[in-house]
Amino acid sequence: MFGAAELTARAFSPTAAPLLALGQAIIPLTPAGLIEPVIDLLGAYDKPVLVLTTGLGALLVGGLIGGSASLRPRLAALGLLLTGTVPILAILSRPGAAPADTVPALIGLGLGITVFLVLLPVALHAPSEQPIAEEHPDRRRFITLAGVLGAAGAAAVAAGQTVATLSSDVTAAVGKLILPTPVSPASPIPAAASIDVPDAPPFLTDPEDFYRIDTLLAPPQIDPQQWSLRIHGLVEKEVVLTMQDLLDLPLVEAHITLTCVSNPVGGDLVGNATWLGYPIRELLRQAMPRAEADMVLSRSFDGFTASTPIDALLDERASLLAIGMNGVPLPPEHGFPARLVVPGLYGFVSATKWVTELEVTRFDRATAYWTDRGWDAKAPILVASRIDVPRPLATVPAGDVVAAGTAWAQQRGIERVEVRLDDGDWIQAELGAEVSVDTWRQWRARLRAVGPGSHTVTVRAHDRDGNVQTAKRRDSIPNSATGHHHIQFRVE
Ligand SMILES: Nc1nc2c(c(=O)[nH]1)N[C@H]1C(S)=C(S)[C@@H](COP(=O)(O)O)O[C@H]1N2
Ligand SMILES: [Mo]
Repeated sequence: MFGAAELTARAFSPTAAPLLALGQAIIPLTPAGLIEPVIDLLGAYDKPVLVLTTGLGALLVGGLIGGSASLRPRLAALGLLLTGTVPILAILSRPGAAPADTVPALIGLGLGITVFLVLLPVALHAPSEQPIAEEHPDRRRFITLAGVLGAAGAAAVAAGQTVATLSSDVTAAVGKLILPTPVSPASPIPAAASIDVPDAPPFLTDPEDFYRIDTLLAPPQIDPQQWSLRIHGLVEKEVVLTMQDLLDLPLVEAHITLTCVSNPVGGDLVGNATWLGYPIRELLRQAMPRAEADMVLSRSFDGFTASTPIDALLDERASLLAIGMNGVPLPPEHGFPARLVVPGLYGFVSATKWVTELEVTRFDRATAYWTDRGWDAKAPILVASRIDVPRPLATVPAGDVVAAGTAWAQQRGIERVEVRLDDGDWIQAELGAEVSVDTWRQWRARLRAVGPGSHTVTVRAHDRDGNVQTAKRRDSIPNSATGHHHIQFRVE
């Protein structure tokens, strides 16, 4: 069933692939209490694990139906028919789904029932109690037939996935989008912004390595020609912006570090990029928000929403409707063709990817995706720091040990970073040059004459508002984890 459907789905639209649609349908139904432990445990592997689990679940259901078929063939056939409609419903529930998108799943269902009808009589003739050694010809026939069909199905699923990757329309669209030159380019990054320590991450994160967090199993395939952004709600004048309108505007560039509220202490759900876009402030001004508005609910193509305090979009900070990342169009995973980037706020309340709508509203009138699941409605970024070198449990030679890492407090800037060895005194780390208050700073510190044995290094950062990173441990829900990052290493 799945093999036929996955393979034919590619002729229709990505929305038509049943496994993806099933997995996608599960995401918003996940109980809120499960989300944080799952993100902590799986990190960016959550998506492949979900698809795999969905596939295994489907196999299990198929196995149960098949197992019951010899006793209750009619009931099993009915079960097959009913479970076969679940992916069809999941496909129809996807944004932008057309009735025609269910055709592949229907073909799959038809083929699945055919296979069932072919295998059933063979299975009914094969005595299951017979010991393997005394091979019954029908038993062998059944196993061979089922094996061949199963392998063909698995191969079709794999082929469908491969074709999807190779023939994706959005990859072609990304390649065709030519980014305009910014009227206000970002300041050049001085060499001194990077601390010169092997194995430390680069100052600018490669889009390939940039963390990805969203509620989609596969990024939506949006044709930039069809894309538009609508600004509405508590405004004097509705504004609709097409991609051509956006490309014709005087674009600006800014270096901004983006952070996820779900980043565990020491985690890598943080990245730094040079974004090209148009100030959201200017767009909102065109729409003329009413005085009572205090929030902008941004909505993406797939229905995800984020609630951003309107002040963060109207004040002087570099809040952007972005189309470029480090000099190239946004990769599909990071919001192609357009997304929001707001310095100083966690991604879940500000950085809507595949954005199609800005609804000017009020916090007491509307709530966003993660707020409905227990996270805060507003979430400024807390001062944070991380150790990148040495790696946890690394073994280093005795003597001076260089520790290095990253610290961030977007909108306020990093004032100072301190590290301590074991229970020793805090010593001040050396900081990379500050590129802007919206970007992270790299740091390094020389731990003097570290003797053999097991050691711990701990880091804490201070922002320019005088806030010091708290040692108190807490979970990321509702507004980010806290605590000092420390790692253990061995000296020989
Ligand atoms: N459409 C959409 N936009 C989204 C999200 C999402 O789930 N859907 N996740 C947000 C969250 S929680 C974060 S931290 C950032 C991450 O952006 P990145 O994946 O480009 O790093 O995107 C934000 N924008
Ligand atoms: Mo996030």
